[in-house]
Amino acid sequence: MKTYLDQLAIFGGTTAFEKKLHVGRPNIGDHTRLLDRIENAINRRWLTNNGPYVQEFEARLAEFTGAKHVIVMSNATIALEIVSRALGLSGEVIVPSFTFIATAHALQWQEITPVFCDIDPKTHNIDPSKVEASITPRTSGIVGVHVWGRPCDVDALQKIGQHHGLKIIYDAAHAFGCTHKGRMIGNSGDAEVFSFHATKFFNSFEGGAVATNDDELAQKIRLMKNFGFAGTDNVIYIGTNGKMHEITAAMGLTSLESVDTFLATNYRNYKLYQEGLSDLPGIQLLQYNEDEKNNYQYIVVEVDEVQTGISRDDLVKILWSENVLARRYFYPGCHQAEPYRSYYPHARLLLPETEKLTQRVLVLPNGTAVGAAEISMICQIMRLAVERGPEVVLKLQV
Ligand code: T4K
Repeated sequence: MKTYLDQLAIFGGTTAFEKKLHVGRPNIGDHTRLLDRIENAINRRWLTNNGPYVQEFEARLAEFTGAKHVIVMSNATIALEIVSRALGLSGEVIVPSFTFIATAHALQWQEITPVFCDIDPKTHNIDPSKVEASITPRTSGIVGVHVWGRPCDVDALQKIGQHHGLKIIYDAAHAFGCTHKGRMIGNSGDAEVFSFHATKFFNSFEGGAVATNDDELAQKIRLMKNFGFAGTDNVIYIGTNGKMHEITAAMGLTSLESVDTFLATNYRNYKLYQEGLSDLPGIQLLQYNEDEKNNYQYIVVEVDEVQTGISRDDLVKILWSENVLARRYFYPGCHQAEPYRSYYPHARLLLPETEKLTQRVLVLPNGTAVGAAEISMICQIMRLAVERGPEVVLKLQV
């Protein structure tokens, strides 16, 4: 296989990177602290079911987010399922299609219909001005997604929710450590849901959490994630198994001790990408509002093919040929995935901004696994691709 740089007679046939550079390479905190915790859990023979690390993790997360209740679970998908059930959602729920498939599946799994709403192309988040038009007598709620960690228009959604009597959940899978108007994410709507999956900048291997300031809801969620047990031999509710175990909580606690380092690394990397891509025509790096706290996890680039002369997909092919495994999140949009594609074959006509964005966007590697020299090289490859792309891209076989 010929690489891109090889075709430009740069590097004489080798790829830019020997090892693959992934998006979503996990950040890992202090190994010794983690291994000590795991050993403790094993020695005390308490491995799951609301163990001491789970309780400590929940307390630390409540402190970190300022939310009254943080209930950890095995992943964010089950957390979304449980919270939507605990809130009594049914019928139809309005969601963006520009999100990871889990947002839609968590509803459909419970036979709640996700009604896809278009996004604001500037924010990439659900467009509140289009939400109202999607409300029907069957609508019971809205799930907003804080895409890339940039908060939705929480105030506008709140108003719509109040006006129509709808519940509001935020899928905050990307937004741990971020703020909205200076307040930590975890405090808006009826509840917010975090993901601590390995690919998130803050991870517990797998894991998720619901944050809420509603006491009654929190109690219901705690019952639901543990089969409805209210004490030994006393089941008072229908429930499932959404419990986090001790090894996961040990990883979460260890990650939390390093969260400032992870955030600082992401920010440093973001600034390096900003510098490296700044004057590249047709390549637009996603901006974060620096007055807020951001986790800068996602290095998001929009490619304007008319200006660059190269498509997003060809740029991704070039990057992959150099071992930079850029991702096309969230291509092709939930409405183009099954079962939604079959259920709503014309949905794309109502989602023009989502359709356009899914053709333009790509995500580059970030986190503690990438360094300054690597970022500089990634930016150079992108520069070459934009400046020389059309000359060689057709010859490229990836
Ligand atoms: N809502 C939103 C908005 C979400 O983005 C997500 C998850 C959820 C809800 C659901 O949260 P969880 O139920 O997962 O807690 C990945 C993640 O699997 C997924 O959690 C995440 N969003 C999504 C944005 O990204 P894929 O399909 O891209 O995964 P995969 O296997 O292709 O891995 C991504 C990259 O990470 C690859 O380049 C390999 C690298 N990687 C991955 C793992 C697991 C590593 O280097 N090491 C690893 O251990 O979905």
